[in-house]
This record gives sequence, structure tokens and C-alpha cells, in this order.
Amino acid sequence: MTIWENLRPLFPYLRRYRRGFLVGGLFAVCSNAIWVLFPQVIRRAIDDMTRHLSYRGILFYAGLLIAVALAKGVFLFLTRWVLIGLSRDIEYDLRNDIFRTLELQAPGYFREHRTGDIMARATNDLNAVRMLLGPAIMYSLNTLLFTVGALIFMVRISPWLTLLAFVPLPAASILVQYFGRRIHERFERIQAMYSDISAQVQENVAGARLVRAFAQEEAEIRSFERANAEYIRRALRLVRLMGMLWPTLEFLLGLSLVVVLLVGGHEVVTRRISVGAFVAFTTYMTMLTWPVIALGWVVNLVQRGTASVRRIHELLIAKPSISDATLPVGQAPPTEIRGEIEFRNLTLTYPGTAAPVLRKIDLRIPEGTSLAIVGPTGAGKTSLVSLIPRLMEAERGTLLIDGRSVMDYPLATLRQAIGFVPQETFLFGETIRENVAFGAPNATDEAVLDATRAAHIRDEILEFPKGFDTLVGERGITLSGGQKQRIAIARALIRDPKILILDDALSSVDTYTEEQILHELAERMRGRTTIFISHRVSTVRHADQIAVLVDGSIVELGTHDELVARNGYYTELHEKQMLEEELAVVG
Ligand code: M5T
Ligand code: MG
Repeated sequence: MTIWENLRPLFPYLRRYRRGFLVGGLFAVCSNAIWVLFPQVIRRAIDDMTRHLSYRGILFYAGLLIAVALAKGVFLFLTRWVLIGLSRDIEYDLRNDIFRTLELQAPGYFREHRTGDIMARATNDLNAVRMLLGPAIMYSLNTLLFTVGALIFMVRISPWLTLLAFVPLPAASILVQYFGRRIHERFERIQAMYSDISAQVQENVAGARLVRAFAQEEAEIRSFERANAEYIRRALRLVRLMGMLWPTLEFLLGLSLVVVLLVGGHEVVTRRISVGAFVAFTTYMTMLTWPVIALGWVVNLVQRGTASVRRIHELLIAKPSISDATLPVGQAPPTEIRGEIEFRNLTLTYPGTAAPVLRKIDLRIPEGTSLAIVGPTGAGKTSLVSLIPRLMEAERGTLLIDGRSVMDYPLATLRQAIGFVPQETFLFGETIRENVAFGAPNATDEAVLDATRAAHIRDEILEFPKGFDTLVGERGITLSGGQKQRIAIARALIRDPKILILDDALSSVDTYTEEQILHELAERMRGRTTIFISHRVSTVRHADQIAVLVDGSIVELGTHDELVARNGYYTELHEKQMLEEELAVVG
């Protein structure tokens, strides 16, 4: 693959700022056009001096040199300002685009990609791309322009000498290419290791309680040290390579200067070129030293940058596996959801697994009724309800809402109608108020109070010193499992959903509070559809329908009384829990 193909993902971004690049390029042309005149002034000065020495003449040339240097400085500043600024603009666009694509991914994406790896790409790789777009473009432009300008003047002084001076050039270019490939490979290995390290840090921060509880700190530290050492080892291999590149380039340049001195010196002695021209010529050569060395650095930046462009591109092109369907022409997407849900012979298999988690599910939940799902752990309850808000995808035709495929609904319409309380409660590190109003940003304070009251958490919140302004998580208060669950319920209720799904959402709440919340929910959800998953008979007994899910299949379906009479899984569960209750009363 050529470097251009590697950089292709950046083209749209570059195109967006082409005017800026044009302006920056013009400034670069100006600064270099002025800078190549510097040796010309020296040449005139020396040639004049060899003919007639005048103090005023010297002053004039000195002033001229200062003027040239100043003008060049101004344009260099402008070039840098514009071009480096553009790299920041594109960095801004890229970072937004990365976040946007991540935000649109289906939850399954984050099971397959490690957070640390994503973070590494969004930070380290983005930085490498910025260096490519800013300094790398700027220095290569400057090098190119100055070399071309210098070459024109050098050829005019002596074509033969110029040829000699550039003899080592092919060697240098081969060298740069050879090193470039190596740098690219090594840099990719470094970035991969950096992703690993980031992932380790992230997991150890997120899993801090577990690591402490299992006393695995030392083991984790050792494992981290190993990864860190490997990272440094790889970084040092790159340093070795780079350390060899620059001196080699400098050496080649020094070599050509020696050749020019020998041959050019002879030309001067034989009066074929003037002393001034000779000095100007060697000045050009020394002035070329830095751009050539910068070229070595640019090669490094470009190689790093292209490796990172690929890694960022991988993030950006990941198509969300779940998105709005394109309906046949002339067919409008449904805008209203009443709340009837139907599973039709639905079978679900997770990618990468052999056995289906859900088998031939046939189930209808009429609008405005409630369904409870019970069943042993791992039976597929969470998987089943995740299909309704399309957190996972069911095959077309197997899941219908109000008689239409769930895929026909725009995601926003569908999800707006659903209140979802996931099994694992997640709260943001914001205030309780913001967490409750997460899905209803325009909710009034009354609405927040009302939803939390229904979830039986309002009074507890009001007892916190900062009430609803209490921060949750790392920078604030640590809530109990049951408190988090009830806030999550309030968060779902405040959206006033047509369909409410509670996935074991009361598991950390005591049975007494649970009953009160259920009573409240029954009131609020009258005429709406409710699905709740639970392991407790006490939770599910009043539901219009109860489904028993075992190993991915619905084995029993009916009301509490019907199921109790069936002498199956539900009856057993019921009896066991009744016994437990009695024992609790006796105890
Ligand atoms: C049912 C598997 C899981 C289990 C089965 C979410 C998820 C689940 N599974 C995957 O392979 N990949 C996934 O992303 O599916 O899992 P569940 O639906 O979460 O079961 P449950 O909700 O009935 O269990 P529980 O413990 O919450 O009562 O084999 O490995
Ligand atoms: Mg579950």
C-alpha cells in the first residue's frame, strides 16, 4: 500500500480546510522565497568587498540581511500559525467524529472492544495524526520550497558543483525509505502495546474493589510492570532506529560539503566562480542541513501518523450494527407506539456461539397488560427483553410491536416509548437530579420529585446534605445497590413510557419496599405495557401473564393461579419461597 492510500481517510478532512491550506502554503512560499535570498545578499556583499571596501556598503548589506531575516521570520510565523492551527481544527473534527461513531454503536460493540484500546486510539493515535497534519505537512512544505529555491540559485552559480553536492541524495532517499518502513512497523507495535497498557489501567481502576478483595494487587502490579517494560523496550527500539537515522543523514551532508569544498575551491582559484558565489553556495548547503534533517523527522511523523490514521479509521468506519431501517419508498415509518408486543417463533444466537440462547419463543403481550418472566439464571431473560428496545437485533418478522416489525420503527421513536431499567445499574458521575432526568432533560423539578417518590427513593435523597444535587460516584456519594436501583427506576418512570421493562430491577430492594413500589407501578402503568423479570414469586404474582423461561424456551405460561396448579417449575419456586417466608417469620 502506498502512503497515499494509507492517508486516504484524511482526505475529506483536508478538503474541508483546503482554503486554509492554500493560505498557509502561500505564506510558506513567501517565507522561503525571502529566505533563499539571504545567501544572495552575502554573495553581493563579499564580491563588493573584494572590489572596493566601503564601510557604508557593509552597513547597507548588514541592514539588508536583517531585513531579509525579519521578513522571513514574519512569514514563518504566519505559516506556522495557519498550518498548525489547521491541524488543531482537524483534530477537533476527528475527535468529535470518533465520539459520534462510538455513541452510535450498538451495545454489542463494547463487548468486543476493550475500553482501554478505544481510549488509546482516541488520545494517543489522534495525537500522532495531528502531528502528521501539522508539523509534518509544514516541515515538508518548507523543505520542499527551500530546496527548490536553493537549487535554482545553486545551479546558476555552478551546475557542476550542484550536481556534486547532490550526489549523496539518492543514498539519503534510499536510507529514508528503508528507515521509514522500519519506523512504521515499530511504531505500530508500540501503539498496540500502549493500547494494552491503557486497557490494564482502565480495568484495574474499574475493578479496584475486586482486585483488593482478592488481594491481587501485587500480581496486577507485576503484570503491569511486564507490559510497561515491553512498551519501553519497543519504544527504545524505535529510539535506536531514529538515533541512527539523523547522524547518518548529517554525515552524508557533511560529506558533500567536503566534496564541494575541494572541487569548488579549485573553481575559485581558477577564477571560474567568484569568492562571493562560492560562499553563497556553501551557505545554501549549510542552510539545507536543517531541512534535510527535518525531513528525517518528518518521515518519522508520517510513518507514525499513517499507522495511527489506520487505527482511527478502523474506529470511524465501524458501522453501527443496529440503525434505522430504510423502508420501501412511499412507506412512512410508524410514529406512534401503543404497546402491544409479540414474539413470533423467535430464535436468537449470539455471534460466535453455537447454541441459541432463545429458542422458538412465541409470546404475545397485549397492549396495556403486564408480563412477568421468571426462570433460572442464564435462561435468557435479559437477552429476551434486550430485543425490545433493539439493544440487540432480532431477526425480521420475529418481533412485532403493534403488529409491525420492530425494525420498522425509527430507533428514536421506539426507544422514546420504552422505559428500561437494566439488570446492572449504571449511574453517571453527575448529580442525582441529572441522573433521574437523563432521558427527559426538560423534566421539571416536580417531575423529578414525583418519579423518585414513585420509586420510593425521594425521602432518602432529601436526607442527603445536598439532596438532589448530591453527586453520584467517584466525586460524590457512594449509593447502596438498592438506592441505585430505585434511582434507575425513577429514571425510567420520568419518561412516562408506553412500555416499561424492569430487568431484575428490584433484586437489591427488600420485599416490603418492593411491594410498595410494585403497587405504585401498577397504578402508574395502568393501560400501559409492563414487563418485569424477577426471581421472586412475590414480585410476579400479580402480573397478567407469567412466563417461565428455562434454557431459552418458554416452558410455562399463564397467571399465577394457573401456574401454581401446574405442578411445574413455578409451583416449586412458589412453595420454596413460601417456606422461606414462613421460616423468616418464625425466625
Ligand atoms: C443468557 C449468554 C449468557 C447466557 C445466555 C448478554 C449476553 C448473554 N450471553 C452471551 O453469550 N452474550 C451476551 O452478550 O446468553 O444470558 P441472559 O439473557 O443474560 O440470562 P438471564 O438474564 O436469564 O440470567 P440472569 O442471571 O440475569 O438471571 O448463557 O452467557
Ligand atoms: Mg439477566
